[in-house]
Amino acid sequence: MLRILGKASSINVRKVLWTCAELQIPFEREDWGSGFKPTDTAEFLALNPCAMVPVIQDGNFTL
Ligand SMILES: N[C@@H](CCC(=O)N[C@@H](CS)C(=O)NCC(=O)O)C(=O)O
Repeated sequence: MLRILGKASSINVRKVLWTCAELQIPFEREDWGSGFKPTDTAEFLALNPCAMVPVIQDGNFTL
């Protein structure tokens, strides 16, 4: 299952959600970013050193 990290209020996260909806790709989303889980933690920075959402994970692949 595709994992999307990012708050749904983010326009950049919405682009991913919209694409998934159009292509009927199942996903699970977690609220990360300002107002939600912080992106300046070691856990998140290991996924994206830019500390920004969205991050997507598909198995071992992280973007
Ligand atoms: N060009 C970046 C833009 C990402 C971006 O600006 N994300 C914003 C939300 S729209 C962000 O992570 N802000 C910090 C935060 O919400 O904590 C991308 O590749 O997606």
